[in-house]
Amino acid sequence: MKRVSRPPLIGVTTSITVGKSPERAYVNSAYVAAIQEAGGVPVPIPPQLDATALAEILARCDGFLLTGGGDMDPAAFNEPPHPTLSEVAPARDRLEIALVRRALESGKPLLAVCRGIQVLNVALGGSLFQDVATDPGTEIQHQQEREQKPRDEPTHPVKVVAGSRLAQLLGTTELRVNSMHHQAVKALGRGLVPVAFAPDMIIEGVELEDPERFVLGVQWHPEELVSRDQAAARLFRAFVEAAASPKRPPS
Ligand SMILES: [Mn+2]
Repeated sequence: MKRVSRPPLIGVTTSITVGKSPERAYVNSAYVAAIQEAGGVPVPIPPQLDATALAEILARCDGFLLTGGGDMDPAAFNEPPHPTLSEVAPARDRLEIALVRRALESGKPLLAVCRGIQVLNVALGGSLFQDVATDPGTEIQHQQEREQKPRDEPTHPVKVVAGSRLAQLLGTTELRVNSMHHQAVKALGRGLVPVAFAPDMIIEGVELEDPERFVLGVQWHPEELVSRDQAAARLFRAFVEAAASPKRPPS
């Protein structure tokens, strides 16, 4: 395994304004900061990129971070839209689904946060609960912003499956996480294993069953927690470290 001597380039997907002018691509600073603190160089990947630009960026980046954001278009998993959907951006969905597939083909590490775990799941053929509060329904508040809780305040517990890659990287099987998601993983995508759960059994973490691959999704927002939570900081360091240690593409 050959180490790259330069800091790894981490492609970071961005949000896009929906129904506002001018159209903008943007990303929360916390993602940029978390990657830099872990030793990586963030490279924004906006949905406006065409196929040529995207292919160039995918070829040059050493790892990819799928960021949080609005709801996915449920057409991607063949379900009619729930009335509570918001900030649906099909161009972003398309770009991120393509990115997941290419990242998997290339063998490069992928960390998927919040909306990202949902995109990862759908890209692999899975489906989503479109409004966790009513479907499947839960006593847990998965949208803490509704109670004016700060983004970096953990609000519900998560249990991580012992022996999973995620447990290994976090260094623990029990943690408290922040929670800012409207949707959640329903049917699992191909090759994904659920490795973290909220007390209501909502899936809060997935990883690829292939233990050689760094492909991880978490439903919470570790990028908001790195300065106060060792587990979150370890996760980002492990991700950037994996990107700095390229493996051969899977055969
Ligand atoms: Mn949650």
